[in-house]
Amino acid sequence: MILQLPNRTLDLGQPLVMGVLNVTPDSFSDGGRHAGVEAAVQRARAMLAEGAAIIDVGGESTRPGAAPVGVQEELERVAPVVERIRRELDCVVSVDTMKPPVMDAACAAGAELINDVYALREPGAIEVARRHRAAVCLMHMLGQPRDMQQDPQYRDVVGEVSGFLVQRAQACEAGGIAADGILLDPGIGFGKTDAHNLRLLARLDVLASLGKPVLIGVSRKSMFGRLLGLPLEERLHPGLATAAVAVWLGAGIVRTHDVAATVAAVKMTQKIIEARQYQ
Ligand code: YH5
Repeated sequence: MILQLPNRTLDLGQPLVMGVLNVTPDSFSDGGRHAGVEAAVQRARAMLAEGAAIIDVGGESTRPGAAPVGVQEELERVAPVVERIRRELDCVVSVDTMKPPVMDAACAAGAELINDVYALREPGAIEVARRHRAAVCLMHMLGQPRDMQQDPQYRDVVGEVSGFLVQRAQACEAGGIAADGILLDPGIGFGKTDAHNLRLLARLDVLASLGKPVLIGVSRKSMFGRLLGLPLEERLHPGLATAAVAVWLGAGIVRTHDVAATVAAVKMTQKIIEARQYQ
């Protein structure tokens, strides 16, 4: 499978790793904005050296209870980092945002993929993606970041999440986004109990059979804390096991904070997948 970007295609014949680059003030702003950009570019360079193919630049936290960020503030954090990475490094840059003006500024600065946990439901979002011919990652979220973990319920989580993503993909295609420029993501942890997350992971093959590449993000998520009793600093190992299973079931891109380890896990899984074809 491939992913159509504005002026090239991304080959998903091997699973790829997307490295998370947070450009929130708590992560990179010690010493002012310029130093913040410099540190963010250094971090991107390190993740690429570890084997990431995509750098996901985000300026707003979607964690439950996180303070909302103004549009102008988010845009001024994200766009300069996107521009510097695209000028200095050889990689695909995605922008992790729900806000059309941030998508617009990031794409103008060189982002080729819009990673939207709100699946382009915000008015104007599809039009921005179409205008830039950007690829899009459509993620499922039940509710809004602030209330999504308050008693989420499904009758059939796999069917409902798949149905939502198919609908959003149709809306994007009707709005002029290329059918082969769309990624689907079940949104692990976004309006789901641990049972829902486990079920979505166990049946990721259902999502992968919809004809579009699948992106999965599990890195360091609180599901591991609850299921295994592990603090943030000890969630690497379950994240790797889960990434391997996701790739086995058809995920084409794994989003992670821990690039080197995830690249090894994903490459090993791919070797096992390839060995299935011969006696
Ligand atoms: C995702 O799955 N996730 S931001 C809480 C954590 C650790 C990590 C408390 N953006 C996804 O990474 N985009 C985020 O521990 C995403 N898919 C896509 N496409 C949440 C996150 C995190 C939250």
